Amino acid sequence: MPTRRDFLKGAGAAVLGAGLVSRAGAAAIPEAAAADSAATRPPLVPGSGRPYHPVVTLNGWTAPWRMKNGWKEFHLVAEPVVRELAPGMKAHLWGYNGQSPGPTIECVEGDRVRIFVTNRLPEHTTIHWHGILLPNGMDGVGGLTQPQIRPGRTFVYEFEMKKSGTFMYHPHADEMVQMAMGMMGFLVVHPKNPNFMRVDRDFVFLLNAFDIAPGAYTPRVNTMLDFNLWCWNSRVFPGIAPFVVRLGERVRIRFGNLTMTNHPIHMHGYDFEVTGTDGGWVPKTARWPEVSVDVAVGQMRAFEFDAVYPGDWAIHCHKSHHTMNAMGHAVPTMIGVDHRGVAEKIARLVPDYMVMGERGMADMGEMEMPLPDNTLPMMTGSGPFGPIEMGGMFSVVKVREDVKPGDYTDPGWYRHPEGTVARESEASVEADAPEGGVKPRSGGRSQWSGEAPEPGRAAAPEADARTLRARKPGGHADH
Ligand SMILES: [Cu+2]
Repeated sequence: MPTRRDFLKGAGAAVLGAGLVSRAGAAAIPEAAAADSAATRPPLVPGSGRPYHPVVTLNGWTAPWRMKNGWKEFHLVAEPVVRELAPGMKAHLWGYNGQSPGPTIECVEGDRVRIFVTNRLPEHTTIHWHGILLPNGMDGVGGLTQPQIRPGRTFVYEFEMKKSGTFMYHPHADEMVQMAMGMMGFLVVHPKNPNFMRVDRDFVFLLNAFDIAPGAYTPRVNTMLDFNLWCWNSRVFPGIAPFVVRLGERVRIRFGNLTMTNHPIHMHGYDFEVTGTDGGWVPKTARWPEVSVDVAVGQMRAFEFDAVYPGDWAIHCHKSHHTMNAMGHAVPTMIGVDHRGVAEKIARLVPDYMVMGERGMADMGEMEMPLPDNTLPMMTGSGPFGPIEMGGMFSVVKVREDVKPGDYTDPGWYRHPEGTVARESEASVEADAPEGGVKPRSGGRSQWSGEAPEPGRAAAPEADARTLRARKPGGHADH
């Protein structure tokens, strides 16, 4: 019968044993690299394994790997991180390897991949490999296909990449909280033939959203729809990097949506074709031209274009509330309401009070309003012509002749050729415009000086008995 002393000896041996195992384990697990900033890293050119053309992660980076006996090994660490959403605001999130989103995983069709996942969160987690064809037990659904990864533990996922395409990874454990906290990453499987669907620049990012009260750092995880920070890769404009492109290059932009609503992503200046989804590549015969592509919750889209038009082309979500930073929605519309007198009275009581929205909200782009620490203005970013009045899901595709191949550094603002910028008309000033805005125009005042040309009109049909007799719009003299 074991004595208490034997038991203690046994326990000591077990502890020592565990120590040995974990040292051996440490050698077996590849080092987990970490990123400490939200800067866009240049593409990671593969130094080992099959050749491919790497992607660029907007405000992010690619996870390094090592080859071991024919396996490509990665190491992800789920952990609390501090992420700068844009200069002036940091958020306390959960992510992988120092940032949210985690590093992009890049591999090649046919690769055998081994991914170590260490959990440094205060609660259990798993990782689901969204869109990847794999053995059921590698699918990462906590409770359904595997036990949860408890805090402090490391799990191993092993599978072969059966097809190329655009994928992502995210937890399938306490999902609502863990994704609301920023846990997600991009996963690209490159084609075995590096010339299949070859492009010169291949950008990737994830759409995510946070609800962070002004002055706070941690997202409210119970918010369902009314988020106030609409992000690309956990960044908001003007914190989102530009898409820097050399004139004439073939460009692909891929994105996945892990928010709670759809986003119509619109790019100016070009038409493009959707060439891929998380289900695979779209055959040429099945593509159609677009200038906006809607991406539903949990979907991914890849589109391509030839960068033949130089300029600074806006790219953004077309839901106008998604190109704003932290704003309240329970605010009355004040357009057309003259409340200056009232404002003066309130200002005597509340010194920082200011009138908002009397002429629209464009003034918000310029006004210097006292903000709590760690909060971004609602409409922000300055361009060469003044405030851009945007936030959230907005960036610029910068197509330039003088960008070097493989260079992603911001070339600054576009220099428009002489005579190609919208300009003020010589006759633009309305002499009788009232101070503070323009009244709705009433009929009778001509906008033309000199002889006005007769506008073209369709000929009226011949009237007969079957023609409906309707009163035609005419002058207002008779009423
Ligand atoms: Cu949107």
